[in-house]
Amino acid sequence: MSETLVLHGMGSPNVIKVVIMLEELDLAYELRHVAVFAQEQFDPAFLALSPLGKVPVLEDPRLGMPLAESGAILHWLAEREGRFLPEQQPARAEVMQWLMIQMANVGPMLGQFTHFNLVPPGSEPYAHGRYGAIAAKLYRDLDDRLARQEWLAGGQYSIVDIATQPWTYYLERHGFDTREHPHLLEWRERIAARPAVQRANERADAAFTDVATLSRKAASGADLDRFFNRTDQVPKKDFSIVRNM
Ligand SMILES: N[C@@H](CCC(=O)N[C@@H](CS)C(=O)NCC(=O)O)C(=O)O
Repeated sequence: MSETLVLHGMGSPNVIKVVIMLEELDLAYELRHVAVFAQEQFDPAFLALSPLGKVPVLEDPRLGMPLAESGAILHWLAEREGRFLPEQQPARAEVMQWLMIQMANVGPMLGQFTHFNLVPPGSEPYAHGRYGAIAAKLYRDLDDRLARQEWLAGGQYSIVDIATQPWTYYLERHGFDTREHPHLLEWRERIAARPAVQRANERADAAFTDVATLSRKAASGADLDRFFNRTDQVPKKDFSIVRNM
């Protein structure tokens, strides 16, 4: 049986974190682009791999089932290789606590703020204000944490640093001042300088960027409606900006 792993994804933080982990572990893997703006995630063949029709999904012959959810994938790979997840308690529990913080807070909340930054300025003041305040608090929480310690949890570089680092590039894109988050910046750059992280970004860029841009530019209004979960009950907003990002 081939030992090559297959990762289905696109160039988003939830996917990049898994590519970083695969590079850190020096595993053989293939990247397959899923054209989410062309609704490929709703194909029955893809839904057989991913219960909610979302990327990333990892196919690993050693596991015996396709695995979705980036936190579950990082946890599996850490257990498989015995790396980037401390053996001893309470360090292991602390890493899992911060992994859950990333999965339940950092990803979803920064994702919502990104969404409400895409609609025309001023059209959603309540949502923009709410998710902006949550994003500000999360960036502050991370900076405060990293002012006190080198890594987010467990005393060493782990799956929680790998899971969180790709999300922190939204800091500038969300309009926050990097100078007010010096510890977050220093930690982000320290991770970015790791050879495995550089290789991961190069591979993800080669596999995903051009194809994703093409599929985004070709997205119809109906494609964008489905991607953003807009039904007849949700007032239509102009998301055509997405085609030119
Ligand atoms: N909690 C999931 C989130 C996955 C997720 O939202 N994936 C996005 C791309 S980053 C996706 O597949 N979107 C397509 C869709 O929702 O239709 C994880 O961390 O893996």
